Parts: sequence; C-alpha cells; structure tokens
Amino acid sequence: KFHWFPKRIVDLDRCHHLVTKFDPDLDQDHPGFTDPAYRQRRKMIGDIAFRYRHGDPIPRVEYTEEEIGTCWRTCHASSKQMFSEYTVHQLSRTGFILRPVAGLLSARDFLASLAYRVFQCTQYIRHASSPMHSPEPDCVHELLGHVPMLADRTFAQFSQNLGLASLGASDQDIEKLSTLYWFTVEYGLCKQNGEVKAYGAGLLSSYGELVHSLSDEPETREFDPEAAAVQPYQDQTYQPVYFISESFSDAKEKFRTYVTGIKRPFSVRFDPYTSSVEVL
Ligand code: H2B
Ligand code: FE
Repeated sequence: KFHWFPKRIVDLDRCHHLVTKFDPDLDQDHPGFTDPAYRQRRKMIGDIAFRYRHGDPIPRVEYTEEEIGTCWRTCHASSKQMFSEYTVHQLSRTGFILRPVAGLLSARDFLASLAYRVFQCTQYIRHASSPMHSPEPDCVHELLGHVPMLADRTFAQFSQNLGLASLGASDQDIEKLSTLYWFTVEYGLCKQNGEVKAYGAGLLSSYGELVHSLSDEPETREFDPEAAAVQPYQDQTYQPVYFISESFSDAKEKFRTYVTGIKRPFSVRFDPYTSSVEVL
C-alpha cells in the first residue's frame, strides 16, 4: 500500500501539511518570536492560504511600508533583481502557477504540487530585523529565488518530472529527493565561465549566506546526486558543505537521472488537458 497522492489538480487543496519547526509562534529563535504585531500579521496572511481553494484568484495583500522596505533591503543586497508582478508574469512562459501557502510545507506535499506545475508560495515577508536571513521560506525567497528558475522551460519540465516521481513514493525516497533538492535547487553552486556561482534559491534570497557560500569558509564538493541525497544538512544556520556542479544544466541533468532511478510499484502519466494523473 502506498501513500495517498493527488490525482487531480484540485486535490492540491489537501496538500497543505505544514512543518511547524520554524513557525514564529513556536520557534524561540525566530526573529519574529517576541514581536506580537508580526505574529498577528503572519496569522492574517496565513489565513488567506488556509481559506484558499484551487481556482480562486489569489487575494491581494497590501504590504506595509515596513514590509516593502524589508523586501528592498534583501533584494538590493542580493542581486538588485527586479521583483514584482513582472517576476510572476514570467511564469506564463512555462505554465507554472502559484498558490498561497501559510508556511514551510511538508516535502511530500511540496513535491506533489510540482507534478501539476503548481508552486506553493508563501505570501508573508520576513521579519524587518533580519532582512538578510530568514529561517523559513518567505515571499522574497519564493519570488527572488524560485520563480525565476520556474520560468525556464527545461527547469520547469525537470521540476514537474521530479514532482511526478514523488507521487506515492516511500518516505525514504521523499527524504532523499528533498535532501537532493536542498543541495541543488535551494543551496546549489555551479560553474560558469570558470567561475563559481550560486544558483540556489536559498542563497539568492539570503545575502549573508550567499557571501558565506562563495567564501573559503565552507567545504565544497563536486556534485554527485547519490552522495548529496544522503548528506546531512543544516537548516539552523549557514551550510558547512555545498555541492558544485559543472554547470546549471549539469546539475539538472544529474538530478534528473537520479529521479528516473526511483522505484515504485506503479507508474504515472500526466494528462496536460485535464491536469490529472493517471496511475498505470
Ligand atoms: N515549503 C515552502 N512554502 N516553500 C519551499 O520552497 C519549500 C517548502 N521547499 N517545503 C521544500 C519544502 C523543499 O525544500 C523540499 C522539497 O523539502
Ligand atoms: Fe525554497
């Protein structure tokens, strides 16, 4: 017997299981833990995600001056990348859509959404006291880090395949896929014209860690999916180890090959006309 998984895109309404590890209400080290106004604001924005159903328009959030300031402080430092509705419109190139989520989603639910070209996207902004680092994903992380990659056709296809491979997979395989995702899509480094560059979403949205990742401090290893899938990782502070691939496409290709090796007692086929999955 295998794990339940969404068969139709509307089933993503049931893929909403959060990991509460970095919740500002529960994690004493969260920069917003001692700020009741921040926690209140988070709850309000989180409620949008809890009430959201597939197909609804995404309710607009009027961001405060302070939140907008926090975004710009992060963005200017990291890459001066334009980040606005423009970023989101790029997604029409690959058909990826966003749906709001209230916080860090379980790996199983997050990956399942990718199978439907849906990216579960947080809508709140990190705490103003910590623009350069957020212990959990926030809107800056999603829009600056993930969305540009999802606007790339091959990356979008890769993400969907990864999502399809995760449907009904064993807990051990989900753990490995999510670790591999961590060391590539979130914290990956790659070479470009002989120089080491960061492409991971977690690095592009955290200037502190971006600088650290490209310094001499951390250990770097050549990217090998078998090794990266079981490498313990750090989610409390900066990574002590990063994997460098020969290029961004090399990382995608190696990860893709790893994904095809995942064994399940059934296979799945995605029907793009109905956004549903057939189990074979
Ligand atoms: N949840 C949210 N809201 N955003 C993410 O970027 C994210 C997530 N990434 N849950 C997931 C986990 C990823 O790191 C993997 C697959 O575990
Ligand atoms: Fe992320």
